[in-house]
Amino acid sequence: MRTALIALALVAACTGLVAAQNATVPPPPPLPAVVVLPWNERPSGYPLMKLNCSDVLRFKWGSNNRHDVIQTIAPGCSTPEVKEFFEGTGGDVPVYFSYPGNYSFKCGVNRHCPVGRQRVVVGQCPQGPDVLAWTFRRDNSTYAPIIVPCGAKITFFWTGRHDVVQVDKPSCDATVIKNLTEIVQGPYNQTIEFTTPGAHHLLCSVPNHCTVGRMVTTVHVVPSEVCGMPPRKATPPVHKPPPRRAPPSRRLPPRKLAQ
Ligand SMILES: *[C@@H]1O[C@H](CO)[C@@H](O)[C@H](O)[C@H]1NC(C)=O
Ligand SMILES: *[C@@H]1O[C@H](CO)[C@@H](O)[C@H](O)[C@H]1NC(C)=O
Ligand SMILES: *[C@@H]1O[C@H](CO)[C@@H](O)[C@H](O)[C@H]1NC(C)=O
Ligand SMILES: *[C@@H]1O[C@H](CO)[C@@H](O)[C@H](O)[C@H]1NC(C)=O
Ligand SMILES: *[C@@H]1O[C@H](CO)[C@@H](O)[C@H](O)[C@H]1NC(C)=O
Ligand SMILES: *[C@@H]1O[C@H](CO)[C@@H](O)[C@H](O)[C@H]1NC(C)=O
Ligand SMILES: [Cu+2]
Repeated sequence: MRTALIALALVAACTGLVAAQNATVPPPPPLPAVVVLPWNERPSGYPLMKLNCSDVLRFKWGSNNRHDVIQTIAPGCSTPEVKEFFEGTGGDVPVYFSYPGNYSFKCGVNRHCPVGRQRVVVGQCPQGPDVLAWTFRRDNSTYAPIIVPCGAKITFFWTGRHDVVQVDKPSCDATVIKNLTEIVQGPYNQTIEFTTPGAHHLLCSVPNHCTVGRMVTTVHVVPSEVCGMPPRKATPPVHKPPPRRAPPSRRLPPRKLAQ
């Protein structure tokens, strides 16, 4: 009886598949696409998720499981955390990728990351230029923070009517530190150079654009050879010449990013 039911289900599934294949040619997926990622412990691991520019990834899991979505600065379970999006049961967490690059996520619940291998790298728009698509999110998706080396020049591009202001924390009730642009009707682009390491919180100050349109993000600037590194470490030699006398080890600890 049970096998019969399963067989029936299989037949139904196959018929559904055939019917779908025979249906009229489906329209091309609307761009940007929304990709659903079932988010659970997956001992076989997650492959690199490749998304196109401006795609949205929805982390989804059931109401009988408790997980969270944490972005980390690099792949792995013990790398510094950049942002926690949501923790709880029955998650549906849409994340928006505004800028090319790799984004790393893990679940921080129990041993889900180290044992359950619940971690994923999202490779977004790998061939794109250094353009950040600054848009009002009608889908409630949250901007994933971006991580760039010090000295990076990021071109904010928009088509609506927006601005970019730097604020003191990644929330809509934050205090403005600096107006990086005025409010401008797009299409418009503005290139901003990031010359100090640390977390730069940015939002659009047009009413409702942060609270409803979720236009708030963080640019994590990592020290690089160009700026932000102690001068003595500016150009570490690739091949060290043999030391004339054994130098004491005085490597500076890596700088901690402001969260
Ligand atoms: C579906 O397509 C296949 C081959 O393309 C064809 O043999 C079959 O008859 C079609 N089925 C229906 C129900 O149209
Ligand atoms: C990315 O874009 C290509 C070309 O338009 C399309 O074939 C592919 O399905 C898209 N991938 C995703 C994840 O949206
Ligand atoms: C993203 O990660 C993949 C897989 O590790 C790697 O091949 C690729 O070079 C990375 N891309 C960037 C921009 O770091
Ligand atoms: C976005 O969130 C608002 C408030 O929670 C809700 O009313 C609206 O339906 C959501 N929109 C989408 C596209 O999910
Ligand atoms: C930013 O611009 C707004 C509106 O033009 C102005 O009221 C505010 O004083 C400016 N803030 C800073 C820190 O320059
Ligand atoms: C973006 O900026 C470049 C350089 O100023 C300009 O040539 C281009 O037309 C701009 N694009 C838009 C859509 O404003
Ligand atoms: Cu989990």
